[in-house]
Amino acid sequence: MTQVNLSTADSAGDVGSRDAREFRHFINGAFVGSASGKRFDNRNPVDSSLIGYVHEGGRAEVDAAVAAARAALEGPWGRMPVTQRVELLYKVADEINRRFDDFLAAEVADTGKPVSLASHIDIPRGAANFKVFADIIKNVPTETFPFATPDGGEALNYAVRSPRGVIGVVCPWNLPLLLMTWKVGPALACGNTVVVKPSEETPATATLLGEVMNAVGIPKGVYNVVHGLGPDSAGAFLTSHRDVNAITFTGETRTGEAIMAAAAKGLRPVSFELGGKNAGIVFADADFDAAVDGIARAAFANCGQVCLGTERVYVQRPIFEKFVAALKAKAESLKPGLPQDKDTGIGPLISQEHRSKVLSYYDKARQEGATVVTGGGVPQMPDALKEGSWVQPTIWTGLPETASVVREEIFGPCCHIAPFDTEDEVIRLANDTPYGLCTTIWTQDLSRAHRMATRIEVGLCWINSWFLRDLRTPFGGSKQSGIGREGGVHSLEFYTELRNVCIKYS
Ligand code: NAD
Ligand code: 6OD
Repeated sequence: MTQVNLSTADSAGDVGSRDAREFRHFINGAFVGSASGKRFDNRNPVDSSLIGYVHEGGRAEVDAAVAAARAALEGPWGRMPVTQRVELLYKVADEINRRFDDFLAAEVADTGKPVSLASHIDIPRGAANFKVFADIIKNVPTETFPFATPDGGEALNYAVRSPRGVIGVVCPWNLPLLLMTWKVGPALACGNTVVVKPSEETPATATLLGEVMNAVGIPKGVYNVVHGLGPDSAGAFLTSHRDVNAITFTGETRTGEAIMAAAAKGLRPVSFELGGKNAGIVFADADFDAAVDGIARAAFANCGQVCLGTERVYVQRPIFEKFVAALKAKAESLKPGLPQDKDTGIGPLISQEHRSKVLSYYDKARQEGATVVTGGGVPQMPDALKEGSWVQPTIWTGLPETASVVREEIFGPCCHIAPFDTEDEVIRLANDTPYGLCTTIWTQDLSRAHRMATRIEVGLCWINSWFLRDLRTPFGGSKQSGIGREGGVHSLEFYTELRNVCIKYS
């Protein structure tokens, strides 16, 4: 950790020391440094080169951001008619699209993910998350009940949705802009104000969004960003702040437990999207090539760093050997390389620290007796990329269901494949986990698909598809994969307080 003195700046990423950028907090419409002067390095996972310095927020920055968010609620934002709010959110979406290349470059530098992926998923969804929730808030009705009163009069009950207030938004690093705006879009659409704590690994796009907010005229204090770490830093200070009315969090289940304990003080509601150990299930009657493509994406896309990813694959016995061979060929076709290269099929992991974790599971799999079908280590990279966080896409077979890599979330480009015989057996295997985020099932038998969908204990069940998103639908996990649902009108349940008004008249 380097200690420096810092000042305020007009833009998110002005030049600090020659080439390195400064990632400052965005509080009350201005980019500000930390009062403590503390900052930490932001490194590019492709080669570990220094991108810049991130200011570490402490209590002072969190207090200032929460106060700005509270004042904005009481100011023009709180009084703004929904039609005007919606127009501003459309402008946010348009401005993200106008600055598409800036967002893309920022996201790619922070994560190392291929440009082909970020330009199709991360950045377009960043814009769509504002547009879709602006449309939803504009169109959603509330309920009305007229009734006759005992004294012969009449009364009318109707519900109104009010913002919850200041929302704390704590985000992970795997899809930084997508997952942050997935929370900020509906929160603002509903009239709340936000204080965002981006992941320490990926500060750039949340910071850049501050410039967008100013450019389109979102009032000061509506969108705030405080950078920092989790425990004993900005994350913990934000989630324990008594003037934060609700907390929405995406990240590890263990972190969710810590945040829930913090939120218990003051009984603040939480919305949690947490870890998973998702099963992919392939029946012998599946469209074979489509299933191989789908499972390959679920296991290896974003270098396996997708909460919806599949690290446990179950394949019906008649096609088991053929499927393992086909998935091996897919894994081996994924060329690691620079994000900008057209033939790059897989990027690095987010950091050296995460790489050590993933490689420790590669070792454990071997120690526990796995057959390593492919991968299991670090790919050969050219000298310029040798310091990057690269790992090989990896497939194992032959492990019992009790093995660590079958039970624990790894969050890397790897999966274990096991054979199964019957529907009942595979349902039992798939459900034998404390998690319950999603599943992807491949079969051409529609009746079976419906039967399976109701029996797998998950929040999201994809049939003959994976990560196919319609933002109007409920999204979230069962068991230890989450609390609550967001998406479409379900987001309104969390981001608004539903109030009943009862008017008696004669
Ligand atoms: P993480 O839990 O380590 O960190 C997430 C965020 O929480 C970071 O901003 C971090 O600084 C902050 N944080 C950490 N400790 C904190 C504390 N005590 N108090 C407040 N904030 C704290 O997760 P990660 O490593 O960034 O992301 C990977 C994890 O996220 C995986 O487990 C993955 O499954 C999960 N994830 C889930 C979903 C979903 O939709 N269910 C989506 C993406 C990622
Ligand atoms: O698509 C989404 O809205 C969403 N929340 C995706 C989560 C991906 C997890 O890594």
